[in-house]
Amino acid sequence: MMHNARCTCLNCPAADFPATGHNPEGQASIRCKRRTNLGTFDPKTVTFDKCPEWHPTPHGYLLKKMRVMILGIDGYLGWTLGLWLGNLGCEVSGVDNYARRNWVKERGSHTIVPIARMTDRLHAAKEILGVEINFRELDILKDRRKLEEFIDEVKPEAIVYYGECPSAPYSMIDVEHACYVQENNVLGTLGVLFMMRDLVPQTSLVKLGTMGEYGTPITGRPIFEGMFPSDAVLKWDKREWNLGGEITPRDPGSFYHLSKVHDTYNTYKACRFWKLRSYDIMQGVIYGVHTPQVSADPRLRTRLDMDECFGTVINRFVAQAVAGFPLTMYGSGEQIRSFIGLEDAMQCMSRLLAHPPKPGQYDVVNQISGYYNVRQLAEAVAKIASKEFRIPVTIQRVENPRVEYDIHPYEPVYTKLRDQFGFEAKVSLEDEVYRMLELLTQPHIKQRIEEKKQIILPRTWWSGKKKVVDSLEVVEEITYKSGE
Ligand code: USQ
Repeated sequence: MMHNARCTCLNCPAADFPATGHNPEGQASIRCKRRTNLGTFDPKTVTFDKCPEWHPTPHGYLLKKMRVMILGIDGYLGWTLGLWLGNLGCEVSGVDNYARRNWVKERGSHTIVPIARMTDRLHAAKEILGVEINFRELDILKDRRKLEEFIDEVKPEAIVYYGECPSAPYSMIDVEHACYVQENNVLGTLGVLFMMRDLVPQTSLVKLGTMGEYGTPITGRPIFEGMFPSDAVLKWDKREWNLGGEITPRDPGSFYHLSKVHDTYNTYKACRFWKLRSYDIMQGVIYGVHTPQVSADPRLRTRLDMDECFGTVINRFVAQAVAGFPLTMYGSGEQIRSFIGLEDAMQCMSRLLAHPPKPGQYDVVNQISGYYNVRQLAEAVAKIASKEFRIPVTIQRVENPRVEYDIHPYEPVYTKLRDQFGFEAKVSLEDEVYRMLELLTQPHIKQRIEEKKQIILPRTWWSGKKKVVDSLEVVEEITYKSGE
């Protein structure tokens, strides 16, 4: 049975609740905005598998031509998701102010996988995939009025919020960057929550948070999915309390990660205050270049960054290997993080969109497919590059410019996506690294990496110090020997 077969009109954004009293659980009758001929009826009597508006897809029943608006549709994830959802039959709309292109330019870098201008992207999506995306250029925070008009015009049935600055180092550069990241992220989200209250209260908000909100709890307690499970207990001074349902403590590692913690509370409270519905996704570090849609044509490719601010660790290591640059392992390399491949992240998103929360429901998922320490990642990249691509690779320990634990316990819980939404990871670290190497070793991309070699070493210190990191030791050199 599909994961959302038994969802009812209480989950459906097409259900029209009477304006009086938002008490949907006890609501005796609703109307359907799509099937007006039904008149009023009990929302619990129709399930997704019985409703002709919900059709089966590989990721669950999906509302036919579901109107999904992606905030931040020009980014690494936003563009990929737009094509992915369009391919599943969704009516995709999106906004962007090209901020990501500008931040990377500001850091002196460029996307190593070349990407087309938005107009060319949109044409190519239509021509190659038959996907039409309704795009508006605007700034979520500064053009609030324009975004309101767009939301009112499109009436999205789900909103995916990707439109934030995603970089920990960028937020640690100086006070201007820290303020900018928090203002852009926190106030941008707050504005959208108000818009949803006023314009589309039945729409679900799928909001991108981060596993980095939790940090790495040094007590070794499990990293639960946002809230404590029902049997968690706090013991103190010979007394005991049940913690079930309370938000777990957060210990974010940068001013960027802190902005996501503020978003968590704002979104959680908006669901409480106004019965909005939201999934807050604690996503692990993302990596990879492939989905069937972005790989379909060079004009459909999504960006890939390798600079210290916007390149995530696996993406950086693969680019470094291709450029013949030693892999920059910060500190001991023992620090552990959660990861998820690009295509798996897309699968999760479509499953969450197919299974909207009920009114007032705020829920958190840990969106990861596994966890590794940085040394394991460097070794995996080095092995595949040297054995399969005959590229000699050196792993180099450098001073860690960040303040983070290197030796720490780590036990993330990530069962909800699997058990409640039917998610099964398909991307293995090795396969995706191989795929990345295939793409990045193409001469025109290799050249783009080599052009920016000088921006690979980190120079943003959490302490505020201004200097390029010193190298500590060469850990290992892996070179291909023929016959190996
Ligand atoms: N690291 C290295 N060498 C490098 C780059 C990074 O050893 O060249 C290490 C860092 O010290 C860190 C780990 O790799 O311990 C991950 O760093 P990262 O830059 O890949 O990821 P992070 O700064 O944590 O942020 C990224 C995304 C962010 C997202 C987060 C998910 O940029 O948007 O929220 O991953 S998570 O890490 O789970 O918080």
